[in-house]
Amino acid sequence: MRKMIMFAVLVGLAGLPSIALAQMVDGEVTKVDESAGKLTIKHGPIKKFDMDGMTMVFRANDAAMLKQVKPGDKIKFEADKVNGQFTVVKIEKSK
Ligand SMILES: [Cu+2]
Repeated sequence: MRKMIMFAVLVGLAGLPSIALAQMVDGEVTKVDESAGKLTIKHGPIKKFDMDGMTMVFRANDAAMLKQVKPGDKIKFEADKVNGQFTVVKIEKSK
């Protein structure tokens, strides 16, 4: 019986939407390229990509993001790999 419960708990956890496990990463916008739909971000470590802090270019998932931020802004963001490209899927300014 106990094993059954453990199993149910594990299956339940695995089924959690990925958003619950999403890691918001600290960063600073260094460049916004609206025509290319890209942002350059100096970011902290991103565990899910096994990536240390660095400055790199991300595709913006949504063009509106590019109007939301400007170089020098401190942000928190969530990145994902979309069609093999590092993509910002969520962004917010840090307070
Ligand atoms: Cu990086």
